[in-house]
Amino acid sequence: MTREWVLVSPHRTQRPWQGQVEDVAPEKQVAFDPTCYLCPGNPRAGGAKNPDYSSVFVFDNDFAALKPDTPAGEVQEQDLLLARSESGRCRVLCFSPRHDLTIARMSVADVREVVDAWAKEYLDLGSQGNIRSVQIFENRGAMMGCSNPHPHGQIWANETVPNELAKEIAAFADYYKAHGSTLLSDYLKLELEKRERVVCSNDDFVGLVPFWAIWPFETLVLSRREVSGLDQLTDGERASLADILRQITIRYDNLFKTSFPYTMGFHQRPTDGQPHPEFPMHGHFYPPLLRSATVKKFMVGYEMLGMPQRDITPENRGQVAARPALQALSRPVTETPPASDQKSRKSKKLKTTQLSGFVFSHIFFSFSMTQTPRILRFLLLKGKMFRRSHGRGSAS
Ligand code: H2U
Repeated sequence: MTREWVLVSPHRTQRPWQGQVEDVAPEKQVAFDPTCYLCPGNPRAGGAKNPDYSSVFVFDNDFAALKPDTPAGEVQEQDLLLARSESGRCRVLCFSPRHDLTIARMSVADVREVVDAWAKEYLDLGSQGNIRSVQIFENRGAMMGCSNPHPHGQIWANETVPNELAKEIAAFADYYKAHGSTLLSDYLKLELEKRERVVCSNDDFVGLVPFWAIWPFETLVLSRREVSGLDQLTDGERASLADILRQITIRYDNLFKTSFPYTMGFHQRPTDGQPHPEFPMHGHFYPPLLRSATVKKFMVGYEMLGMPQRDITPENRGQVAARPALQALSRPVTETPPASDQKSRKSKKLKTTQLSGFVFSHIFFSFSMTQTPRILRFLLLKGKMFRRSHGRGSAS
């Protein structure tokens, strides 16, 4: 997607870890926190007071990195010192008035309101003359630098296209020129045929571990119908997007039985007035965890000086995830979705076409790699124990 190589070395997963162990955030939060600057009715750090909002709530970031009135200016000294002023706007979006919720714990109907707000912000900000890119994102969890557990995300609107989006646009444009189709729609077709890295899906969206993933539990959200921005989603597709975001985040939470940290966000077509047929909208989830709720992946050393490196292949991710994912399917550790959600899930009948990519990947990968003899031995042992406990067969 960005035309950068990733070093994959799965044989390293056995190495011991005596390094940094993170604190796990306390699971129980209160529904309203009088000291929270994002809860309804509370004062914010900048002095403004939040309204008594009952759904989503959007406001201009009181400490915005990008400001609309930044004067134009440029520095250029000997091709060495280059700088340019950048105007823009930063917004904060509270997903819910409830301090204790997360996307995984919200109803599909309530996450759908967040999707609507994202689409509206993208259109509103993108239609402002100086804005060429709108970046929607959520930092979840203290480990990712999130300042507050209240469910919220941010929207940064830039005068220029930021680096990550620019790399994708360049790769997408070249692919489109060469193939006459978009890189991600062809990639999705391939993944749906192979079924090796698909985590979950519904009628309109697929969540998968990209072939080129860097982070151990990275996922990519792709729409089945090609759209270049959230604004182009139909009514039904918006509900499906809400559903797939819940499916992914619930699986994450269940994986290590923790409120899973991540940075997630959507890449959408630049808002420069061009149609961008090469650009399919998509979402990225970048979680920092490596092998447990407390051990995270560090992008240091070789990664900083050389290139990204990962210990778990995208498919092998299933091995780590399989047991928690099995539990996840039968008994989610997150709260049972609110009653309103159960109703809306029934009425919308969003079809989940694959139970769990984690489980699938586990089975597929386990039997196709060198682990096979160990797994067979394990199954034989299990079989013996079963026969013993049911009084059949002889103990040997
Ligand atoms: P993060 O948790 O992802 O850092 O986002 C919180 C944002 O909320 C952060 O950018 C803003 C911070 O500037 N903020 C306000 O705008 N007003 C406040 O009263 C506190 C925090």
